[in-house]
Amino acid sequence: METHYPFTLPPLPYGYDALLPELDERTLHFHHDKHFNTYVENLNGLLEKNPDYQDWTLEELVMKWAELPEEIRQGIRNNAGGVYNHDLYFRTMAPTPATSPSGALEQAIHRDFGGLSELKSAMKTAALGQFGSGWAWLVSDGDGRLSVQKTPNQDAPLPLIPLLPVDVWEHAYYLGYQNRRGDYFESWWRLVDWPQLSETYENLLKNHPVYAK
Ligand code: MN3
Repeated sequence: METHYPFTLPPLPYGYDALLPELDERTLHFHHDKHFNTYVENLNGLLEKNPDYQDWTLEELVMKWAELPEEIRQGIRNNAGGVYNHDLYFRTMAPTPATSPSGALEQAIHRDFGGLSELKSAMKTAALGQFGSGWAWLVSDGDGRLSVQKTPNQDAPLPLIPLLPVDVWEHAYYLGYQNRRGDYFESWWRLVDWPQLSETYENLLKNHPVYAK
């Protein structure tokens, strides 16, 4: 994903049939090629007409939308969030059966939740408890302390550092699971790319992203 305008849709990081049976091809085509792409196009459209903000990073747009002119504020909030959240969502799933976290991340999950099953339970409660459209998240603060958050619509939990999002908009699961958000959550959990997240977390502990408070 680019740092600044113009943003482009990153390709799906695996084949459209790679996440079967958990997520089907039609769901991935609609979710990635249509929904995600629409956020990219809408965000670019808003910035094209407002060149003052073209050098803002995606993270700045997500965090500082409230400082923008009223006529683009809500549009930037929704669409920058949509781009940021979907980029991370597709990048944190993997087609190979998930193993489990390792190293510092495994230790931090034990320290902050009690274990992986307790983390899963907290994520599931957040995902099922998000009324209407939104997201549940595993996040870290700048010191590596983990927590679970939920956000409505396309809001992101920045400046906390998002590690792992689960999209609970109906468009993420309705074709395969209809109203069964809990079944979708269980399938999504099997796709989590723990080796990659463990590496991301190690880097976070070394580099402390500047937007973390
Ligand atoms: Mn979505």
